[in-house]
Amino acid sequence: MFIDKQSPIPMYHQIMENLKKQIEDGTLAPDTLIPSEREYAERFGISRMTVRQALSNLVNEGYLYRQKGKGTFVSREKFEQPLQGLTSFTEDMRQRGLKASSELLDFNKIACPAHLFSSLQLADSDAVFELKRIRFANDEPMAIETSYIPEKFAGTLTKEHLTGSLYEYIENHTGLAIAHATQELEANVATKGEAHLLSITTGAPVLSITRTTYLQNDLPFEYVLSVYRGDRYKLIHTMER
Ligand code: 16G
Repeated sequence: MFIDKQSPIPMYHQIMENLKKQIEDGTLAPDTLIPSEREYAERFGISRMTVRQALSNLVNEGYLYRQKGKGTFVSREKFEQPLQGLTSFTEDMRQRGLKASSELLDFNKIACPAHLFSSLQLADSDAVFELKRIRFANDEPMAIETSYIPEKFAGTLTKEHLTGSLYEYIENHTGLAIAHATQELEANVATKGEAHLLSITTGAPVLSITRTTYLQNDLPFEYVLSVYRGDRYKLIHTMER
């Protein structure tokens, strides 16, 4: 890396461009630990502040990520998640040749919460399963999902089924046909609790996705709140005119 101190281009910008190039051409491979602020500052005879600005910008742009007490590393490419096609987490991972797994944090049968009456077309006399799972790709946490499923559709659901795919269980063991869904996507930042579960820092960007899934007979089958890691996911869809 070469820094030209006489150049009108600010030094932090030169560092950024240099590092970006090395990341893009593969000189710096994913998960490589990059030199510390101090090492860069000494190497180029510039202030740590300048190096810090360059590295912070690259963290914000997703090129680098920080791990507390360990240093700054090169990010991996984000997963491209198509928005067409109603797929399950397990199917998505399988398609990428990755192992999907889950950690079940909560599994409760509760009275349907009032704010879900209209989405799930239920009343307070109806029970729902509330399941909260961390979803992993090759053992790396990707998302936290909190699902609400009417008891009438999943009365036989047990904790054991949820070590695998929920959709697979529903489709293979209940005879119900999952048919279509609507989703809302929002930008957000990770709360302290979410950050802990996803191994990211508090305030890191996340994608909040709310999905209502319907059966073939158009009855709502699940309402899911998902929090996906913003540093690992991008959503792709095509448009026609
Ligand atoms: C996806 C869905 C989620 C569904 C889950 C089932 C999004 C945003 N969410 O993660 O709604 O419950 O798949 O996955 O795509 P499973 O069959 O692997 O348990």
